[in-house]
Amino acid sequence: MYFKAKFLDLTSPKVMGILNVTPDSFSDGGQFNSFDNAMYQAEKMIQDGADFIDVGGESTRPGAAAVSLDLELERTIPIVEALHQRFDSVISIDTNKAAVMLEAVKAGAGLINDVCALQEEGALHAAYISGAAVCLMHMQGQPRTMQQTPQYSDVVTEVSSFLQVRAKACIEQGIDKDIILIDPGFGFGKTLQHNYQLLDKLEQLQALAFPMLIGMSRKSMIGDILNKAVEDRLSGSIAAATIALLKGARILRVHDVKETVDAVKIVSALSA
Ligand code: 9MG
Repeated sequence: MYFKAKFLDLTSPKVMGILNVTPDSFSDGGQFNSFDNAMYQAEKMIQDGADFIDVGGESTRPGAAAVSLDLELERTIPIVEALHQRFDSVISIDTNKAAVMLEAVKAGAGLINDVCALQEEGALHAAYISGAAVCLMHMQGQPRTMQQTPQYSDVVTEVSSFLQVRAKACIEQGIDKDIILIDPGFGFGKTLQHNYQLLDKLEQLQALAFPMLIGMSRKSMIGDILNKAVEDRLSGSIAAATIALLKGARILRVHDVKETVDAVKIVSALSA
């Protein structure tokens, strides 16, 4: 075991800053793909109050092309290593590849954020032997095609059952129940209506008793309602994040850390 996950104190909600080290990410346009830029952006998010930094080397935006293992390792591992040396925040690795999971945890990552919920070859075992916490996300289809024809008879029940099955698989593999997070995967093989049905019924996922990680920041479910471009979705993202917090979200995965930390403080004041 490379890591003993111990950090999941989610008694108060936490904020995860997104650090895409890809040239084609949907929201920041891949502007943080050089090492110095990535460090600068991470430091800013940490100063703004991010508890987690999620490092991703393969874009998961709709239509994105897959990247090779070598390229993903080359993009992410030096960044994870440097962040681990410089900062105390928990580093999360956004990957579905077993080898990237293992190398990232060796380099200091404490959380594996897998949009494929550890279904790729070797991923479940890699996550187990790494000792890191895991986030299991729901996605219908694959990033390249997932938005073509998403279909559910009952999106909330189907997402909930999937997450339950994947969490059970983790526990059977030996992963400690206390280090499993679940995520409905907003925008991943879902229409606008599916996304808002899920947001409306988030309590149903909370009933599964695993902490919920939620990512809606700047996504089209915000832009399509407001008819606004990616760079103009801050207030919509904060409104959606606030709803998620009120419905039990424990980690918010966002681009705009400072503003989201403020929203967390306001919602937390209700229960203080
Ligand atoms: C990598 N990534 C992009 N969107 C995401 C979301 O909503 N949740 C998680 N866990 N990861 C995401």
